[in-house]
Amino acid sequence: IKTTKVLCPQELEKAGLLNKTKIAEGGRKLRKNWSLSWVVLVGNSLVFFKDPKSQTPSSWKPGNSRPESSVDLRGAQLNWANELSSKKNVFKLRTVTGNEFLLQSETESLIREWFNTIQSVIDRLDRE
Ligand code: I3S
Repeated sequence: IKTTKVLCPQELEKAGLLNKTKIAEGGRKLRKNWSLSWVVLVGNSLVFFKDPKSQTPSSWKPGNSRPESSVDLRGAQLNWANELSSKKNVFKLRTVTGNEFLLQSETESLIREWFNTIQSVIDRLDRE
């Protein structure tokens, strides 16, 4: 699992591979469907891309970097959520619109870094 931390004018804060599942949409519970996702924290958003390795050769086009989805972190809530999964190192991200995601990594130090970095963005937006 690779992770990078870069600071640049586009405000790219962090990028790496995490396990992800959406568990609610607009407050309505969804069935879990875990998958490995390339997660990018940039500006006020958390952006999800499909894991390039899970794509078939035919679906992979150079420069095809269209995000799968994107989450606005303004007003979002972050909580550790080990009770919501049999997996370890899980946290829950809830958006103001009632979308809920679980994010997970086998590596505790890595998931802590993600938690702290996302929380610092949420805190910064709260102060604006
Ligand atoms: O919280 P749940 O419903 O026990 O979550 C598990 C299920 O979603 C399961 O899928 P199916 O019920 O569709 O077979 C997933 O395969 C598991 O990964 C989910 O649990 P964990 O504990 O991995 O979040």
